[in-house]
Amino acid sequence: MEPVRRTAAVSLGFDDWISDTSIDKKQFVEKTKSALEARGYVHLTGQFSLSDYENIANKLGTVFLTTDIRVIEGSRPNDVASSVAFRFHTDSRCARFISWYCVTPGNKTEPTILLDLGDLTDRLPESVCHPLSKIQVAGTEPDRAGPIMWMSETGTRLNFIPWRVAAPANSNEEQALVKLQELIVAKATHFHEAIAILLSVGEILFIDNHRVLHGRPELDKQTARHLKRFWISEDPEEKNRWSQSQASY
Ligand SMILES: O=C(O)CCC(=O)C(=O)O
Ligand SMILES: [Fe+2]
Repeated sequence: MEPVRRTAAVSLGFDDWISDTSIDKKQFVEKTKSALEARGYVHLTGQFSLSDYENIANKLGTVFLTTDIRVIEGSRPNDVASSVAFRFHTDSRCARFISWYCVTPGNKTEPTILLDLGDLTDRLPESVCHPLSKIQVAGTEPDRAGPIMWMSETGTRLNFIPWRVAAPANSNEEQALVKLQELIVAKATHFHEAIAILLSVGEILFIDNHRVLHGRPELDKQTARHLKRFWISEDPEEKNRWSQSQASY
């Protein structure tokens, strides 16, 4: 596999957006895409409007699901609208990219936390990666079930939703899951690779959901924190599949 490139900026500013005077903001979108490709995430700083956000997101693919991420009293435990913490995970494998737009910032203790697993196949031997490509992660329509990892033309892709992982079918799979968990802990603690992003009003965060895990600490039950999350697919058909469903994610 090609080594992970670490050149593109991880943050782009509103000034870059304004100074791109072309109608389709091609240059800005290209910079966003290349940061996502090189680093797995990009933080857009400065005050973007909601329509700027929609505009940029729609250039990365098809936005097929919009979700308000804010604490709503009485929501189901473990729902994204509750105040619970989320350990590192990916969202639906249908979402190639996830983005969050900050409507109202949260407290300083309430960032979104990222962990880049783009180097997974360099860090884990084939004897671990192979079983990981067999272990299934459940998903009910319109969501899709699939393995924890698979290969695409652009490299390894991840689908790791710990609370939906099927029971390992044998000891190889069991060991592989342990190794993956150990790697996540080592990267986040020992190697200090976790990145906490605290969005200010009008800021945007894009991540490659097939590469970068995300999580969050427990939120204050009274927090004003309000993010607008988009799930973005490279497949234009995804929107039709999801619009026919009433499921909430
Ligand atoms: O609240 C957050 O920062 C992220 C929560 C989450 O897992 C999500 O929006 O998919
Ligand atoms: Fe999530």
